Amino acid sequence: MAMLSPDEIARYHADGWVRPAFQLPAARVSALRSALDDLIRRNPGVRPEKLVSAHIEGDNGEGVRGSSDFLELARDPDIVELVSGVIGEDVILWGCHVFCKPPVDGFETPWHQDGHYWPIRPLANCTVWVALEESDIGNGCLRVIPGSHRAQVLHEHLHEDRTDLTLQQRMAPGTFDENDAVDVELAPGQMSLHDVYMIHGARPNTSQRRRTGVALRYMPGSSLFDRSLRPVDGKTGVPVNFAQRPLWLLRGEDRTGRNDFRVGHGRVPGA
Ligand SMILES: O=C(O)CCC(=O)C(=O)O
Repeated sequence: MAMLSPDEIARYHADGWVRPAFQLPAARVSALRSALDDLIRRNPGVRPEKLVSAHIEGDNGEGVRGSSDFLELARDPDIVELVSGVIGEDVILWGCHVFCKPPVDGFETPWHQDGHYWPIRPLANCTVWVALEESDIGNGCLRVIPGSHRAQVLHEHLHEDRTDLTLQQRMAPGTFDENDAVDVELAPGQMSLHDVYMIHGARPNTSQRRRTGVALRYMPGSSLFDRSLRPVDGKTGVPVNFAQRPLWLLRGEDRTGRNDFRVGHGRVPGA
């Protein structure tokens, strides 16, 4: 079973992110890459950076026809074990976003904090970003501002009406120093974990190589996914329907006793 080392856990808490030693085997990565190619074929009208809720099979109600291959990845016991190392024994899966940046014109991801538009209270989350291809400085890897999560403050974000961005929200100028940025380079099958308050972004992909990360989102069982806060939201540039978003309790208990695990599970597979 994969497990974060004490040093990896300490680094996650100190820096807001970590790249664990654990990685997926090559055969698994290759199967996931085929699943990705299928996902892209099934969604010709969706930019590949915006494959939200890709883990929900069939028409996911958020404009994407997803695949259970990504749900299987999100439920992978090794990955859940890693997440448990930083958010504790109660793990709830609530999201999965495939950020596939095609060669040449892959969109920029503006600097942002994930927590800005998520209906999770208290706000807590660990994202696991799984690289399906090389992700490096040349093709627009994830960039992070270590330690930017520590104050647990959400800074001002400004809306941008551009159509060439992964998300249309960018941290307001002066809220952090871009010189502190670290490039999170990953080989296929490697992954990084990051905290909900940590500032991160990615440059456009102008290279000849595709760059894909599957972002898996997990909150602790001590938090509530409050569907009334943002039932439907398109402000980030990605249409979401939090009112109908299914939750999966992957480990432990729902300590709030108020998370609804029935909503959104009734869709007909493949519909
Ligand atoms: O892959 C990217 O470009 C952005 C990923 C991201 O913002 C996230 O996983 O929270």
